Amino acid sequence: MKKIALITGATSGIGKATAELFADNAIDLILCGRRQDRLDELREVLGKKVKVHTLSFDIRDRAAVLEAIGSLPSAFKPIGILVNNAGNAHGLDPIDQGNIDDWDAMLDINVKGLLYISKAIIPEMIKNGSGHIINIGSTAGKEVYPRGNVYCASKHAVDAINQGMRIDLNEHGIRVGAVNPGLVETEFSDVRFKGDTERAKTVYKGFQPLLAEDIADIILFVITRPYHVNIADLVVMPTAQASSTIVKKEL
Ligand code: NDP
Ligand code: 8X3
Repeated sequence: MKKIALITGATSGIGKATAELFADNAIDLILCGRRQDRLDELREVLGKKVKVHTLSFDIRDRAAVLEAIGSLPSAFKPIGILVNNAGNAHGLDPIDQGNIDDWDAMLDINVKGLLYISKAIIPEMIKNGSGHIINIGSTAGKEVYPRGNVYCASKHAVDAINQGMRIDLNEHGIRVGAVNPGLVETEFSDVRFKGDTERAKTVYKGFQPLLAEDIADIILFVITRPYHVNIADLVVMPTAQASSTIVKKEL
């Protein structure tokens, strides 16, 4: 049977690059995000290569998630690959100065949204006795850096959920693994700094950050291993980065 992949956060960055690479590799796509114009554009372009269905919803909205997945045409229901990618950081403040709306956004999107979409899709995978879930974590889920507090907490939660999913879905033959990138230049820092593009650019200044396409390459590698091989937990950083706080910059 032809593979169908659902990618959350497909309108930008890592999710978009993954959608493009999957389309080049003949994988049919269900693409999710809130920005309808970008979904339309992706359907137009990638629809020339593979079958593409788009779903526009806010992953924080539990009812909207269930309704969107419930609305899938039967041809798109047997999802073989779920890329849990939607997410962002909101703010970079010391814990005592953190904005509570930012905290809610990160926990609601990065943690609860990932759970909602997984809950909606896993039953079909169990029914089919196979499936592959790739959770996009972060180096922020492996260590904590100054002012990263709640974003790091959300990604540590993804790390725990990734392990929990792998344990609980083991008996169903479903593969579960995480890809945990370091610094990738996407819209991530624009969102973190609320549209302050100058500040966002400084994050990636003076060194070669990872590109969204680098992570897409890795995700393709992960899903194209023979079925008995599961990449359970992968960390990838730019060569210039040694940890969340150690980055060799030439300014
Ligand atoms: P981008 O900002 O470029 O992409 C984020 C994607 O998430 C967009 O497609 C956005 O779509 C979607 N998204 C955000 N909020 C929601 C929401 N409420 N409902 C539905 N979709 C949403 O960032 P990246 O590509 O960098 O980030 C992708 C993932 O990679 C995230 O989980 C991030 O934490 C992780 N990551 C990023 C790193 C980096 O350095 N860039 C490093 C490590 C991990 P839309 O706005 O259309 O809804
Ligand atoms: C994104 C990487 O270091 O900006 O998850 O948190 S970092």
